[in-house]
Amino acid sequence: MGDMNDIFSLGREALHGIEQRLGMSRRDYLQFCATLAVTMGLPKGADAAVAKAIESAKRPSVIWLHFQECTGCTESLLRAEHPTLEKLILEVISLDYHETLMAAAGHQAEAARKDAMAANKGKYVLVVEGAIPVKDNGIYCKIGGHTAIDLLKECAADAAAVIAIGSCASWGGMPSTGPNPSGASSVAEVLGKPVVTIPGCPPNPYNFLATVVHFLTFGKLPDVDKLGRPKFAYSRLIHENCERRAHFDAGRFAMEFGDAGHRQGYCLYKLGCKGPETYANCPTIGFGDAGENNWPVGCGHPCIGCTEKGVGFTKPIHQVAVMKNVAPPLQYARIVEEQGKGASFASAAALAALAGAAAGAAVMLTRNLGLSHAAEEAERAKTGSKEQDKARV
Ligand code: FSX
Ligand code: SF4
Ligand code: F3S
Repeated sequence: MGDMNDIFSLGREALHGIEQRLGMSRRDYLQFCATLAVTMGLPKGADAAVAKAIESAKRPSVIWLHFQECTGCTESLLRAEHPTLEKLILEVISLDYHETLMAAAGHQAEAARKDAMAANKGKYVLVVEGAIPVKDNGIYCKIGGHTAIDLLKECAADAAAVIAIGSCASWGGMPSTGPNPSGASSVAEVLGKPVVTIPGCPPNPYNFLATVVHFLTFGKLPDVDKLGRPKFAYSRLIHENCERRAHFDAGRFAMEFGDAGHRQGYCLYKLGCKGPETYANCPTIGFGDAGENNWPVGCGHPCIGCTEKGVGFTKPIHQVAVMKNVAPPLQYARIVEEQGKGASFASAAALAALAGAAAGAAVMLTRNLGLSHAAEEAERAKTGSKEQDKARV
């Protein structure tokens, strides 16, 4: 007998028919539920509750609105493989209105929305993708003759929960980039009340899935931070979990796209990576089910801070980030200077770490960035002059 709190101890009778319904093996289904539970940061045993809830709960009706955006949020969801969107649509939620995916058009589409709202009054989940232009009475985005402002207010009035998916809906995102000619605004601003936000451009589909499944399992939305973001996904800086962090701590930076450091996977801070001031779980969760390291920094581009209001679409992409949190590093390895020369910077930084002095660490960090920069440049100059010498011979 396994531990009764172990998800894999759930008998066939508890999950009858799941194989046929989802077209996936029971084991794959349980693994999917366990992964979602881990994504949500739930304690041991909660994965079993998640599995039972998805299996037995009545699928919540979801009405999905599109406003000012690129449809990348929906595209990102279409790239979720565990389960595919098709399975998600059919088995986890009842997607009753979605302008991109539904076959209906024109009056039929309008009728589908009205019907879904009436049939599920007070119970449906409203998902909003895209910003809402409020300038000039909202004339810059109209669907079926109604402004985005009116549609949003009408659909939100009888919703059980409202989720703003993507950075556009969460705070204005890309359409709100200065000078924001259409007055692109967030769902919360237009409704005048806080809503759950899943920012990202596009957002990670698993953060959306996990949020919906949380609602299904516990009958309420997950805990959120002051910007409405689920804490399970947005409570850690990208910089804290980045696979290039050891390079940052060691002072190894790519200085230009395509240089030796960039090719060797060094830290992208000096190319403008906003990981140090952006909260999201991108490094730990990845995108597109395409294997390890499939996220912006993993692919070699600095994070642009797309989940962070005031960073993404606001700060220049290659401007260096503000360090929000300076954890004293354990050591700084030297990589560009000869071994055995002088007092090791690593030992000095380790002392700062041992003393637990964040301020000291910040000073060391600043020094390290400067030193590394200077050292890298000196090395480049040296290499450059050697190459010039060779060329002269
Ligand atoms: Fe915005 Fe989503 Fe970026 Fe695009 O639609 S968050 S522009 S990925 O599509 O809303
Ligand atoms: Fe990773 Fe960017 Fe932090 Fe470097 S600055 S460790 S690339 S998050
Ligand atoms: Fe966006 Fe940065 Fe993640 S650009 S997708 S928050 S790595």
